[in-house]
Amino acid sequence: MEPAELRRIARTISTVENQADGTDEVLAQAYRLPRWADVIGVTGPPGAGKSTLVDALTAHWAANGERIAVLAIDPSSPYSGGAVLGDRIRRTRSVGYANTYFRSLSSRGHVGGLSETATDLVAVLSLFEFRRVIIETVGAGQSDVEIHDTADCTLVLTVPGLGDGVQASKAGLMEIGDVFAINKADLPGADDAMRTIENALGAAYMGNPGISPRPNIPNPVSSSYAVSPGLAALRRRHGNFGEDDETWVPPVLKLVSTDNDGVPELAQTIDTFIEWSDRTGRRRQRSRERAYAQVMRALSALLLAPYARAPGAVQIPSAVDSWVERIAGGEASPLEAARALMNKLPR
Ligand SMILES: Nc1nc2c(ncn2[C@@H]2O[C@H](COP(=O)(O)OP(=O)(O)OP(=O)(O)O)[C@@H](O)[C@H]2O)c(=O)[nH]1
Ligand SMILES: [Mg+2]
Repeated sequence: MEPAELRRIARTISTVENQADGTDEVLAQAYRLPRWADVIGVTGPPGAGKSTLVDALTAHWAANGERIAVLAIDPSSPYSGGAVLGDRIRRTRSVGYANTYFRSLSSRGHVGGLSETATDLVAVLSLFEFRRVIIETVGAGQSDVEIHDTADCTLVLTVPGLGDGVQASKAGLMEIGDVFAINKADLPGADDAMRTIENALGAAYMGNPGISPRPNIPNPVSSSYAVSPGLAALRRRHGNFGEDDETWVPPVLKLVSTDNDGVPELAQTIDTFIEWSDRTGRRRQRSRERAYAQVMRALSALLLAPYARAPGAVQIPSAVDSWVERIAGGEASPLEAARALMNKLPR
């Protein structure tokens, strides 16, 4: 990419990230694209090797001439004025490819939330003809679980020796992964980590890793089978074994990202998942769910606008203020206040 194009991309992203003037026009255009970039979310504990892997995956795909963009989510506070953790972007292998673009994205200060901004930025990057967008999350906190709202394929990375299965399930990561990988497989304990993850997945899925065809037996899952909310969510996303013709059973791979070991196989698995979710309509279903959530957020922002406090403002808007006083004085409940305010909404 020419410097002028890189500047144009950077400027457009900043406009949308800051919701500055011009955002509505850019998004109106970007959301009308017939097809967006494939989005790969990479999550996992701090230091698991996410950046190393993202760099290796970027180089792998960039070598085919594809345009790849990377968004690295930066946990530093906008108030500290800079990256506290520093090196969120690690470029070794991909640095020689002109068809790549790296950018860090603050995890805070987004009006509609991080996943809303990330989705908008994917639309913008698609406008600049990127074929793939890889998003690296922080590895601790909300952004890790949120990423699967935006990603077409969520990759959960773990490392040997952390009691990973337990850690991942605590963080809610078992319930968002489309593909799992044990990085640092050169260290002792990789096979144990792999078994732990496979056992945890085995409790939720039947069938072999990858695309698992419907077995030639009656539906083994009776209607009285207790389905946890997590399992129900997985089935919506990956197919319901025994009911759909094909189910996706998340594979667990081993990697040594620093040596590029296992990276081409991982890239292939990600592509297989994205093709499967395109073919079975799963991807479309996910974008519909995302679009619904986005409409709800946009609608509530518009409806609340007359009552909302400007960012950073201390003063509560007057229409709400008298209710706030009454609630604080023990004269009304919040629900009564909301009902009364809603009846006075400008239409
Ligand atoms: N032994 C070994 N070390 C690795 C491997 N992959 C990455 N590392 C090392 O692990 C350290 C952390 O790697 P990063 O890629 O920065 O990890 P990260 O998950 O992006 O870290 P944060 O973004 O800070 O959470 C670095 O010193 C890497 O060189 C691997 O496969 N094997
Ligand atoms: Mg990193």
